[in-house]
Amino acid sequence: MQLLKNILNTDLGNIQEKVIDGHRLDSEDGIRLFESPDILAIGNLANLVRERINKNRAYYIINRHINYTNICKNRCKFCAFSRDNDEEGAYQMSIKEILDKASQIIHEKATELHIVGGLHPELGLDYYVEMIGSIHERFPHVHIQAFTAVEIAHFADISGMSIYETLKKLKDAGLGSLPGGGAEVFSTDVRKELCPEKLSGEEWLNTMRTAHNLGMRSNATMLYGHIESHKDRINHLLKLRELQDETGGFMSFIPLAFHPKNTDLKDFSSTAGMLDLKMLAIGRLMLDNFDHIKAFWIMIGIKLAQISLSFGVDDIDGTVAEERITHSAGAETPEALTVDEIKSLIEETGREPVERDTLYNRIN
Ligand code: V47
Ligand code: SF4
Repeated sequence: MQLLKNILNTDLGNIQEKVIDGHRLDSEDGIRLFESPDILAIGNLANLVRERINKNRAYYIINRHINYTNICKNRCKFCAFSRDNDEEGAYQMSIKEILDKASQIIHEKATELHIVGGLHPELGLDYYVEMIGSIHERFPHVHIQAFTAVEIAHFADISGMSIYETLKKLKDAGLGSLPGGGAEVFSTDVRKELCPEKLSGEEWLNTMRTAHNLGMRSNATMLYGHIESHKDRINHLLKLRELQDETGGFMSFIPLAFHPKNTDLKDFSSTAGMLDLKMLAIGRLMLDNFDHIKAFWIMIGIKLAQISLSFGVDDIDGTVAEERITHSAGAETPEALTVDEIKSLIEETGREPVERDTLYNRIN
């Protein structure tokens, strides 16, 4: 009753009825939600959907990130992580170094390796296949979530193989699923301005479609808080929803808060907490066919990630253990959290902490 009272006092019109009745929101609803300052009403609605799908559960995972190289031929304007081949600070890990990093997780009881990097102009497909194959051989029980759609399209390009053949080869070597990075904002104008060298939004979606058709799951992201409009954000979400209707292959949606420090957009401000919460809550409301909305605590901070569990979020990612992309761009969060820290920050919200594997199976 209190929920309805709170919402009826807002200008959200029939959005609340649609959500309560389980009807799909459209583009205009989405824009209206972004324009509304009523974060509590939006959050209440998102929480309703979150609890309908995920009850009181709050998921986390014991994982480790490995960023195997920062050498990248794209040099997107929003990226502080990438370097040219001969630039100071450029690095590329050998397979042995990657295996050494992976072996640390055995002691940490991790179930997932999250591996992404830049588009190296000289490495061939063999390097990536060997990387996945040797990790899989040595740690067969660890799920390897690796390579954004951007990297997959790059590997196809350098090897002269199709996206399908490239993914199949990596899957046969032990690749388990794809992370959601590289989607940025699908708008052609935004991409032209911020990442003209990057694959198009349609190509990103097609790569994901191919992965899903091959039986591989993936995540989806959206980079927000730069030059994108409300309409760009909603169009992005609708494209994801459309592909999800077709394949059902996405597991979670993760909005990525833009960090401007050390980038070509360094004069931009960091995202405000209001926008961070709105992106998560509106993501929950628009993506009615996604099971999970994830707050990446590395990007929005531990305190807001905790609060977001009442604003549509049911997953706060994991221990992470080492993260370079956001920290190069000025993130002030720690590089890792312990399992006890994650569990207690969830428990403080009254939610049930559930350790999951990459595919959202419960780990006891
Ligand atoms: O692809 C680059 C973005 C992504 C910046 O799938 C930036 O579970 C903020 O995709 N500020 C990599 N973001 C991270 C990523 C991710 C993270 C956590 C979980 C998952 C998942 C995926 O980070 C890149 C790019 O879109 N990015 N620069 C920046 N300055
Ligand atoms: Fe390269 Fe990815 Fe950074 Fe763009 S965001 S410059 S593709 S590492």
